[in-house]
Amino acid sequence: MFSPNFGTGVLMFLLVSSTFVHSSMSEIDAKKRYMREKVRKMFYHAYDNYMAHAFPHDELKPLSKTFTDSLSELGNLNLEHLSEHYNGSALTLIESLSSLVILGNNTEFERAVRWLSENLSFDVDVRTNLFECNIRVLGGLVSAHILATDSRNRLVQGTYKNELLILAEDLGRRFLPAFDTPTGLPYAWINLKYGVMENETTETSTSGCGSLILEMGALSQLTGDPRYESAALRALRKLWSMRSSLNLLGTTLDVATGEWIEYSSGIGAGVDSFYEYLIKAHILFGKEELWRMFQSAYLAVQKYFRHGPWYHEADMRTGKATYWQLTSLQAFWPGVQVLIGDIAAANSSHREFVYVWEKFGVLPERYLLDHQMLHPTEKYYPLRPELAESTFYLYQATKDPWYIEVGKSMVDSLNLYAKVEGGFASIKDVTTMQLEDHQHSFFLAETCKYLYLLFDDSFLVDRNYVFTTEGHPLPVISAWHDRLPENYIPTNGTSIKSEKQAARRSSAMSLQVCPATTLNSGRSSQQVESACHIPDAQSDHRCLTEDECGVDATTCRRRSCSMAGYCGLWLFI
Ligand code: DMJ
Repeated sequence: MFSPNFGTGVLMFLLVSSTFVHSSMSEIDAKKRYMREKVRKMFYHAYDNYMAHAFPHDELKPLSKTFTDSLSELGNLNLEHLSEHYNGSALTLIESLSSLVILGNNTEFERAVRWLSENLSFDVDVRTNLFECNIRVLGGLVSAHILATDSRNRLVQGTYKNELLILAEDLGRRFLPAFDTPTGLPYAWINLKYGVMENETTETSTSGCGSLILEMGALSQLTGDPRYESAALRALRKLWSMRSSLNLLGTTLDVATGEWIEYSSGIGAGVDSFYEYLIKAHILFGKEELWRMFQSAYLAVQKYFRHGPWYHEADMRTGKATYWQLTSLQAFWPGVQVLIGDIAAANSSHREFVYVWEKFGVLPERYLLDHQMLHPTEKYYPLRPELAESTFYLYQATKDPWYIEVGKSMVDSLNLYAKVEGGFASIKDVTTMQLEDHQHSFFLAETCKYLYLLFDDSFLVDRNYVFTTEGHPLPVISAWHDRLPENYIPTNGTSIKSEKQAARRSSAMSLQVCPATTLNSGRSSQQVESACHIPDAQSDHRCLTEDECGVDATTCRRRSCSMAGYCGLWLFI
């Protein structure tokens, strides 16, 4: 077993916390304003360089000041035709639309909308990844359409004629052939002009076919055409039906047979946004069915993947741990936990990612927890947004100024290590800080956006948005709800009678993962949430001995104290 040692991080956290505790509100506000302007500069450094050197191609290569058409994958296509007629799909511009509105740059937003309306076409012989095209292009267009038509933004001054929605609908239609499989699970790759190519691979990932519902559902709501939502929902339901008896899913599968290919999974690559979309789609569309799926899936994650604040991978059939790895993509998870109110769990897991960030200067793609070393070939950091995203959510939930310090540290590192004359370059190796010639569009869609919103959330005042997995905001409006969601009614002997206890309850979830509530005693009329539940001695689930661990509420199994000092239902390898 392992005992990750991020001790210096702990020390740093304590120092940072204690110095920050003494900052007054006005000092914090001043710092936030200062940091907001720093992030604004970062965004424009990335955006202006993209516009100067790469637009209308997909992404900027900031070291060589050239471009890459990364959304396309050429496959068996007619290259001559492509080189003549395909000039990219202005991916980074589409990805920047909602960030421009959040930064208050209506003029540039309008200019971009005009250019896209007049020039963008999806009638191109390009093989693209359905998931990526959905979250980046469809999501970018749908979100920008909503922002353009929202009178509160005072945009486009009456000249906007739904051009972005027309483009989005055209793209959505081109997605539909991908769903024409015996299972309803979509192919991972689609040719925008010709549909599914001959001999196309039938292998896809869980996130690839389980994270389409937000964008395609929103498209159906906006156009009145139910086909997009139906296709995405059918795929999601099929995927869920393939879960194991432990409520776990694998990472890769075959869309023709509906069989799993890779049985091991976690909360990172290949699966991450599947979980995210269950809860966010429930919030956006009010479907109880999605809530129930999420609830079961979340409990299974907490039970089989969690080890203290870390999450390892496990085999969906047995629940046995497979890989003990901390990956950069997993850092989105605390943000999801904030959405359901599990703030304590979110905070403890987020801290571990911060320690890793502090240890390396940025977040490496993969860290081997059992060997306490970086993955030999995945030492890169492509300026991913997940830690900034979780930091933003946690600050929204707690207003703890420590998260502002975390954001500042991230901004400082990005400027120190990744900023070059031609934009922001990905980091190829976090041990040497050697750079790579790629500025991913998600740096503008997400990393800069979440950092900006951390320091200035005025865009969110009096509004209720769900952010897609690519950071594009979609409004929560009752008109999109099947019906208003039912209030959560605790089941399985779980009920809370006293207001005091209800107030302490941070979420429906925390009731079921051994919450830190006290047991009933004597003749109290309160009901306990489970007949067998014994809380851990410490509310943060830390322990020195076995005696400090209780009995799990859902399984009635005795929890044990891990070598890392956390109570849990550990499965030892
Ligand atoms: C983004 O495209 C999205 O956040 C996606 O869900 C995961 N990967 C990248 C950023 O790391």
